[in-house]
Amino acid sequence: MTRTPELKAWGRSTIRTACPLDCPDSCTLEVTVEKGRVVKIDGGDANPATRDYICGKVRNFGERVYGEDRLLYPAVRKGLKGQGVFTRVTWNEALETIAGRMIAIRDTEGADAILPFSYGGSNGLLSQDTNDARLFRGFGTSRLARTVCAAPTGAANQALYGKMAGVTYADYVHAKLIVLWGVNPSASGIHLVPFVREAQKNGATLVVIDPRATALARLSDLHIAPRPGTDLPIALALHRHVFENGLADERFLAQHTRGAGDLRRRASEWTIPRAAEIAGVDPAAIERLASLYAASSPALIRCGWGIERNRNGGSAAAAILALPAVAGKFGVRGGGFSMSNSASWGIKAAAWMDETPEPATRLVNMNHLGRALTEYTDPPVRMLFVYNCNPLATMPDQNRVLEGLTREDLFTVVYEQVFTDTTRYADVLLPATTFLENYDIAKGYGPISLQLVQPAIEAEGEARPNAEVFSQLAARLGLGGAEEETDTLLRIASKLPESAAGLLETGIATPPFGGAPVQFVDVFPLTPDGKVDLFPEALDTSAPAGLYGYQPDPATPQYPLALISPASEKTISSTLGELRARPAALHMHPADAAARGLSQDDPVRVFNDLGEVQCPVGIDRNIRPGTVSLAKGLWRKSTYNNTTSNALVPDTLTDLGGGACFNDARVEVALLGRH
Ligand SMILES: Nc1nc2c(c(=O)[nH]1)N[C@H]1C(S)=C(S)[C@@H](COP(=O)(O)OP(=O)(O)OC[C@H]3O[C@@H](n4cnc5c(=O)[nH]c(N)nc54)[C@H](O)[C@@H]3O)O[C@H]1N2
Ligand SMILES: Nc1nc2c(c(=O)[nH]1)N[C@H]1C(S)=C(S)[C@@H](COP(=O)(O)OP(=O)(O)OC[C@H]3O[C@@H](n4cnc5c(=O)[nH]c(N)nc54)[C@H](O)[C@@H]3O)O[C@H]1N2
Ligand code: SF4
Ligand SMILES: [Mo]
Repeated sequence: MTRTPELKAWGRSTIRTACPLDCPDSCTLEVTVEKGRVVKIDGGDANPATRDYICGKVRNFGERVYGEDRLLYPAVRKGLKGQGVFTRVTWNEALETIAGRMIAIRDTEGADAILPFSYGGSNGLLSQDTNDARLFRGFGTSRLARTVCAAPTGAANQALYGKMAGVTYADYVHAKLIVLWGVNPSASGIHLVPFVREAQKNGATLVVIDPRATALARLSDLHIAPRPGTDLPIALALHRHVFENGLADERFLAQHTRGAGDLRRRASEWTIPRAAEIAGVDPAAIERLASLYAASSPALIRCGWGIERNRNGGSAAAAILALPAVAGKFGVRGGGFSMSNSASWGIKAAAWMDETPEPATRLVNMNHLGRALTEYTDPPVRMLFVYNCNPLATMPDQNRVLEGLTREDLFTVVYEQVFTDTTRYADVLLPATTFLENYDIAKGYGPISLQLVQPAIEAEGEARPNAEVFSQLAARLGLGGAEEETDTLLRIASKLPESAAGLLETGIATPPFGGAPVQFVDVFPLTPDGKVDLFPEALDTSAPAGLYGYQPDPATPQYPLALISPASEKTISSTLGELRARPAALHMHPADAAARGLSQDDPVRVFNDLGEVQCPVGIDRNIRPGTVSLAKGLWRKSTYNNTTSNALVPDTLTDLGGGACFNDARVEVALLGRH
C-alpha cells in the first residue's frame, strides 16, 4: 500500500478522509489541498449520520497544522524544568536518548518505574493500543487504567447490558419522548441536534436534565436542572414510581432481566419529594417526567457523560440505563437508550495484541497522576511517557500534577502535535502528525461508523505518526522489527471483524443492521446469560455505598458552590486550546453574583483547599443557582493565574469504574483582591 497518490500531485485536489478526534460523530471529511497545503476542510456525505457539514473546530484545523505552536522537530530540554527552552536534535538522537533512559531505569529500579500516559488525542485504532502497547507491554512498564472518561458509564453499561449497541442518531426521529440526560449535543455531538429537532417537529416531547439551560434545554418541553451529582435519586424515584404504580413491564422483566427485585428494594426509599429535595428541583417536574416516561412510546433516553463525573456517577448511569428495561421501552424503533456506541462493531484491540499479552505490572489509575508522581514509591515513577494526552490541562488535582512534572528526578517524554501545557515540562519532545498527515481508522461512538483516515498532505517538519515511532522505539529495545505505518494499517485491517470488510477499498465499512439496530429486535444484551442484569453483584460489592447507594454532596459551608466544567464548542477536551483568544469566564447565576457583590466581567478568585483560579465572571441566567461553570479543556494561559478548573478538582474516584469526579469540585468565589 502506498500513500495517497494525490499527495504527489502539485495541483488542487480533494481527499476524502474522516475525523478521528474524540467526538462521537466521526464525520466524513473532504480536504482540499492546493500546492501541498490544506486550503479547505469540509464535510463529506459517506457517513450519512453526519450529513455533509462539520464543526468549526475542524473546519479551522489548518490553524493547528500550520500554527506557531506546532512541534516540527524532536528536541531536548536545555533550560530548567518548565522554562520551555529546548534544542533541536535528530530523531535518531531523541529515540536513542529515550531507549537508553528506559534501559537504565529498568536495570536500576525496574521497568515499572516507567509510566506510559495516554488518552483521547485521537480515537483512531492505529494511534493507540497498537505499537505503543506492544512496546510498553513488552518492556514491562507500569500499566495505565484509562479511566478519565466513560469509566463509570462504561462499567454500568458493561455490567447491565454487556455494552449492547444503542439507538443511533437517525432513529431519534421515531421517538415520541426524548430525554437528554446530562448531555449537551449542541457542543459535544452536533449532528444529533437536527434529528432531535426533527423528532420535535414530528410531535416528540423533549426533556432535558442538566444544571444548565443548554440550547436544547431552552427548546425543550421540560427542563429539570438538578444539583450536579443528584441524578441517581431522580432515576431511582422514577423506578419507584413505575414499580409502585404497577407500570413496570412484568413480562419483559421476567423474560429478559434479572435483579429487578433488588433494584426495586433500593429504589423504594426514593419517593419523588425526597429525590426532589436532594436534587434541589420542583417535585412536580419529576412527577411530570415520571408520567411522561411511563406513558410514551417510543421513549428514548440519551445518557450523556455529564452524569458520570461525580461520586455517584456509576450508580446514576446504571439506574438511568435500567429505566427502559423496567418500564418496557425496548423493542420499537426509536425506543430504549443511547450512550456510547463504541462497542457496536465488536472490535477489540486484543485481536491484534494477542501476541504481546499484558503483563501483571503495577496498574496506575490515570486520575491519580499527581499522586503517582509525588507519592508513589517502590518504585517511584522515574519516567513519564505522554502521548495522545495533555494531562497538565485535563487531569484532576492540577497543582499536584504540576508539582510532579517539576521534579528534577523525573524524566518526561512528551510526544505531541503542538506545544501544550504538558509539553513545557518535557525532557524530550517528539513531534506527532495530525490526522491530516497520517493513516488511521476512525470509529464513531455516536453513529455506528468505521472509516479510513488517510493523509491529505505530507507531514509538516519532521512530525511522525504514532504507529511508526512506537515501532521504531520497540525495535531499538529489541522488541520486534520496525514497521511502516501502512504495514500497521494493513495488519490491523486484517484483524477487523468480517463486518468491516471493504474499509480499505471504499474508505467506509457498511455498519451492522444498516447502522440503526433496534434494541431487543436486532441486538440483545451481551451479558453471560443474555439478560439485562439490573443488579450486578460485582458492582454492589465495589461501590462504596453499594449499588444504587447515594453519597451526599461534598459541599461545605466554606465551599458551597458546585463547579462543573462541561465540553465547550471551541475545543475537543484541550485539543485546539492554543487557539482560544480571550480569558475564559466563570459562569455564575445572577443571584449568586449578587450575594457576593459581583458584576459582569469582574475579576474573581475561584478557590478551595486545592487551589485557586483567577478569571473574569460572566453573569449567566442559564446556570442554576449554587452551581458555577468554567469550560472543560482550557489551557493554563486562558486564565489570569495559569490554573484551570482542574486545579480545584479533587482526585477522588467515582463509585464505579475508578472515574474522575470533575464535577465534585466545591468552591467559593470572591472579587479578586478582596479576601
Ligand atoms: N465540542 C466538543 N465536543 C466534544 C468534547 C469537547 O470537549 N468539545 N468532548 C468529547 C468527549 S471526550 C466527551 S466524553 C463528550 C462529552 O459530552 P457530554 O456528554 O455532552 O458531556 P459534558 O459536556 O461533560 O456534560 C454534558 C452536560 O452535563 C451537564 N452536567 C454536569 N454535571 C451534571 C450532573 O451531575 N447531572 C446532569 N444531569 N448534568 C450534568 C453539563 O452542564 C453539560 O451541559 O463530548 C465529546 N465531544
Ligand atoms: N475539568 C475537566 N477536565 C476534564 C473533563 C471535564 O469534564 N472537566 N473531561 C475529561 C474528558 S471527558 C476527557 S476524554 C479527557 C481528555 O483528556 P486528554 O486525553 O488530555 O485529551 P486532549 O486534551 O484532547 O489531549 C490530547 C492530546 O493528544 C495530542 N494528539 C492528538 N493526536 C495525536 C497523535 O496522533 N499522536 C500524538 N502523540 N499526540 C496526539 C493532541 O495534540 C492533544 O494535545 O479530559 C478530561 N478532562
Ligand atoms: S470534531 Fe466531531 S463534529 Fe467536528 S469534524 Fe470531528 S467528528 Fe465532526
Ligand atoms: Mo471524554
